[in-house]
Amino acid sequence: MSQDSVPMLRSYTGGTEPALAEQFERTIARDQRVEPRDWMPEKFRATMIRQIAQHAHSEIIGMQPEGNWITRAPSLRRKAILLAKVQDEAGHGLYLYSACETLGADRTDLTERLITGRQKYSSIFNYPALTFADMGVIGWLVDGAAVCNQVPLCRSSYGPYARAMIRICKEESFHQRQGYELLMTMMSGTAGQRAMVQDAVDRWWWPVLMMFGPPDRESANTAQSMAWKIKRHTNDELRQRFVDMTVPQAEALGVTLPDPDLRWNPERGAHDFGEVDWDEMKQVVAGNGPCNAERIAQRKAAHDEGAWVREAAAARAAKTRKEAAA
Ligand code: FAQ
Repeated sequence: MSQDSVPMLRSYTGGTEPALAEQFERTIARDQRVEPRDWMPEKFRATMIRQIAQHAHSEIIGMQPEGNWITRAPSLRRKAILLAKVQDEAGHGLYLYSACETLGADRTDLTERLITGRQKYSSIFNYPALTFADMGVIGWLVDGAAVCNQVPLCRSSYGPYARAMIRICKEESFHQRQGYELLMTMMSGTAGQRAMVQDAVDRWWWPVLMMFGPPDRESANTAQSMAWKIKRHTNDELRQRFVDMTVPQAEALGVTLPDPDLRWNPERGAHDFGEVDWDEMKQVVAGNGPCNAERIAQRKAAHDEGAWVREAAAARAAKTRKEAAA
């Protein structure tokens, strides 16, 4: 089923459309949750499907930069940690696809949209993970940004999404701490290891700031998503919060964030920081980042190679249904 033609789920509350719309607005105003069987405006449904699907795709594609390092982890302990983290990401993707299905979306269709480039995933996963220090930096900064962005989503107005976010955020926080612990270990190692960490921070810092989305002045969806309480903060507010949170962590770690304009502004009570290269972000989102083609090709190959599993599961389900009916 396509995202453009998701069916209207019948409201269990009954009533005429204006009355249902009023009830929906009241639910939002009272800070209550919209649930799958409630009536909702089609635009709200489409927005939720868009955001949740992009989020699910990000988790699934996000397994690739780290998955690539599982066989090259420097110790059994690091391998076990990385394996568990990548498995968590798969779990987050599956939760989120399930949340999307409660809105009438079809998972096969969502996957098809991802691999044909009709639905987006986070720009951050189109950058390469070049050294093992990147595993630490992905945990510290990428998961750190994810937590900063997603904790407010635990209060998002769509019930299944908000509830999925609670567990996801707990796991992401743990991921962030494991990344920081790995970096602390490397920073207390050799000069070569410290240089590796700094190099990884230099490469990931700006792309991480792009994770929060375009600046508010260019964000097409923020106003409506804030009005519907899907989003609780704007992209710029969360980006600022992340920078303020990260600066003392970088100091404690002993790394420099690669921004000559980064400094504390006592009047604002926040850090000023340089302008993100928005042209680069647009290019990456448009499919022209360093790893876009590779990421999609790998996802497509995995999907194709899994066809026999889906066929076997469907055949088994059909057989079970037939036996039950006999
Ligand atoms: N990359 O109007 P806005 C993770 C698109 S999970 C690509 O501001 P919105 C876990 C946006 O979709 C990371 N596209 O949009 C992990 C929209 O396009 P559309 C993912 C982007 O939705 C860690 C257009 O630009 N997290 O990291 C990006 O109000 C480690 C205009 O933007 C989520 O998905 C981008 N960075 O705000 C896994 C969190 N930014 O559809 C493995 C949930 C924006 O209109 C390892 N999502 N776009 O054509 C959100 O909070 C929001 O959707 C935003 C964007 C804040 C991402």
